[in-house]
Amino acid sequence: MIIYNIENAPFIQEMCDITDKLWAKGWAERNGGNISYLLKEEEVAPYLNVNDIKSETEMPIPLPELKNKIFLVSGSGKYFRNVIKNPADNLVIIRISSDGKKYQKLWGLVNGGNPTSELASHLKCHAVRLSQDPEHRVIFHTHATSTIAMTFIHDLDEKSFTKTLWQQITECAIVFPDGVGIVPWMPAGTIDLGLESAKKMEYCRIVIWAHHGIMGAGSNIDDAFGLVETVDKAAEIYLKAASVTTGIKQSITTEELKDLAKVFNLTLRDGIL
Ligand code: 2HA
Ligand code: ZN
Repeated sequence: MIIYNIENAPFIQEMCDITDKLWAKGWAERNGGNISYLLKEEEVAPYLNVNDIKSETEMPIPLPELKNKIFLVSGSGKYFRNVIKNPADNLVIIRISSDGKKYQKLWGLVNGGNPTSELASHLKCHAVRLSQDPEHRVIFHTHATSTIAMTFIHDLDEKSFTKTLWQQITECAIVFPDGVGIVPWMPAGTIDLGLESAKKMEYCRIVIWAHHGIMGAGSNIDDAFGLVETVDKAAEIYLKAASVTTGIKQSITTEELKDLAKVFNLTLRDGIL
């Protein structure tokens, strides 16, 4: 069987592209942010012998739901800015063992290192999203500037936060009718943060980590990025409007959001309007 150069694989190219764009947006300072992308074995097979395991590591929480699944993941402490220059140094492909207790390194991190410090959050969120949506494939976390800023000046009740976001741009309720989840401030990289985020991912695809960043889920990179981009744009408009001294004179009303839901046949999350 022909083995092609993995650096030309569409999934590596997509990862280079998104990490570069996130850095260009100013959302990935230093080593900020992390991504994990569920790959199909048939996608990987032309580029990699998936039975050639380089190392095995015990996972902090066993996830039998993810057994044998393969993920392309950003490396811990690696800079998004550098992924495009050297994917093999900054990314890693792992497979979850058949008992769901370990991850096996198949490729990448050629100069050493580990998968993202937020691996527990990512994997737990993948498991939850897959149970909701068989098409689910991408989880990403980024330090989206306006979203973080909004967590300092808006109350952190996720229903009122969602309503405020929906009121900023007409498209918001169409793009994220499930609203957002909010996890109060917690130390980064902990299992608790992962478990709390995953609980929110049972009913929505966006989880905001107060004073830290955002996690988005999607069926592909465009889908997850589009979601996060829309939330952050709404947060940016909110901050701009809220900062002018004349005050906010009008916004999209509750009734107008209900009309929008009718026109677009949206099922908006209960309890928000
Ligand atoms: O990868 O963003 O949350 C660094 C982080 C941790
Ligand atoms: Zn972070």
